[in-house]
Amino acid sequence: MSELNTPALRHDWSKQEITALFEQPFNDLLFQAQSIHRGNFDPNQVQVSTLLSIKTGACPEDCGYCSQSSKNDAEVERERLLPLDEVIEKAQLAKDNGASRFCMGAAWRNPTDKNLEKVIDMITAVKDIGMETCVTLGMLTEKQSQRLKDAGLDYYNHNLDTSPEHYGDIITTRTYQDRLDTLANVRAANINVCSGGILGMGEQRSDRVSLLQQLSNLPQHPDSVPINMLVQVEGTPLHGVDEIEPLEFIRTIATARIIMPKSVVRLSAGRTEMSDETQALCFLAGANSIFYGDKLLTTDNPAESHDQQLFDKLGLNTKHVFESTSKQSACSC
Ligand code: SAM
Ligand code: DTB
Ligand code: SF4
Repeated sequence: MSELNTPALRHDWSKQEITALFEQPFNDLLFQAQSIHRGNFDPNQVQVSTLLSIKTGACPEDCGYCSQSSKNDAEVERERLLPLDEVIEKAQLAKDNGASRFCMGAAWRNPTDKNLEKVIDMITAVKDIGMETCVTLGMLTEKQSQRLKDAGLDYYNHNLDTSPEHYGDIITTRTYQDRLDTLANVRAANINVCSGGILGMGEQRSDRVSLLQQLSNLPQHPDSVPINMLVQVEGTPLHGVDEIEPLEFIRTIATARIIMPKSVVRLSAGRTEMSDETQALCFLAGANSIFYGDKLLTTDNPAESHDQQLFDKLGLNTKHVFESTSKQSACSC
């Protein structure tokens, strides 16, 4: 494999450099992204995670996109923390359906230490089933991160969501720096970091570039980078915002692949609104992970049977994809 396709990892990308990659002719961009993808991954493998909302609704934060914010008027049934046996049942089902990772999300600003212990019981039980675990619980302290690490947690998801420039239009109850601090705490505890954002929230291309710059210039690239397309939920401030064009979404995935060559890029929320052809181009652009199962947290995801057909049509297989913290730290940068 040529060195061109296995470049050293960089953490000093300028906006100009990222913009130049982003704006090159589409065929050149996809060729470059796919070449780099092949230098780092099996191009026909896709990692599969299944989501479960373990605590739904009544969140004190004001994220403008979210069905679960108490500040928004979306019709979401508020639920208490799910009982352990229900979580185990859902995780077993996800494993039987072929998922390798079970991701549990809670509508919290941050977990209390008491709630964290309950989530730890869930993590232990899911790991006993033989699945990788990921949780997304809001802001974490260093101590809480270490507690999760000791419990065997594999991944922590905490998204930057958008650019620092656009952020204030979307969320006011926590700062961008709060998010960076949580990511640093998770990384310091040696938990794999899952962090990305949402496209289609009325941002400009320059915001997409700026979000990618933030992610790629973290001291270590996130091991997993979820790129969500906004799921527009009635009753949220972002309902009715102009949708992002599919080709622009694909360009963002390709650019993420080029500048974070060893990270697993997840084609995340929003797939119900995407054609099979758009999704195929996302995989060609270097996406190699998805959420699988007919529900995300509170909104719909494509039916498993549909995804299975799509995998068959594209010749994709869904075995475990190597995510590369060790590969990253082993690099010479
Ligand atoms: N409450 C925790 C937090 O925000 O850190 C964890 C759960 S929260 C639902 C996890 C992520 O889901 C958000 O950061 C956001 O990126 C994504 N998300 C939420 N609602 C979405 C929507 N309507 N469309 C796309 N992504 C969404
Ligand atoms: C991520 O980046 N996307 C997932 C997961 N991390 C937690 C969540 C998507 C949520 C979509 C809206 C919903 O179902 O409520
Ligand atoms: Fe709460 Fe997370 Fe939704 Fe924001 S994204 S309102 S923090 S559940």
